[in-house]
Amino acid sequence: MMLSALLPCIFLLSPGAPSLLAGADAEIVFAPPVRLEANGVPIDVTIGHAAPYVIDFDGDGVRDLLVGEFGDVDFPVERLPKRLQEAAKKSSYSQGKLRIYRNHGSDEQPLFKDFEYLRAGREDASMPTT
Ligand SMILES: [Ca+2]
Repeated sequence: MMLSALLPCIFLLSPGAPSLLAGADAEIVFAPPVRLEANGVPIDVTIGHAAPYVIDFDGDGVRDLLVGEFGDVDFPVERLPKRLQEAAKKSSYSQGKLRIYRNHGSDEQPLFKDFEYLRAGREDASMPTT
């Protein structure tokens, strides 16, 4: 699935973009959509819906791109609390993960390269999704 869901993110990264905190009467105009790239190619995720979010994840003062995804891997049911495991076996959850694209550019001209998954200890953090 091409990450067309990320297109509205450019709105948040564009200089002079209207604030989301503007009053209810303010006219909000979105910038034209663009395809976000990492390493010079459009960002693509595994099967499923992408959930983009822009925030300064690493605290360096430049906003990064986070993308939640899920898809073709079943969630390991044994990770769930025991009281939820039986129900989870019947519904076959997919494994949801969070990609972190650190911004090597600026807020005005973001530059994304490789991504890393959010980690929990020695493994990728994940959660069950439907
Ligand atoms: Ca950052």
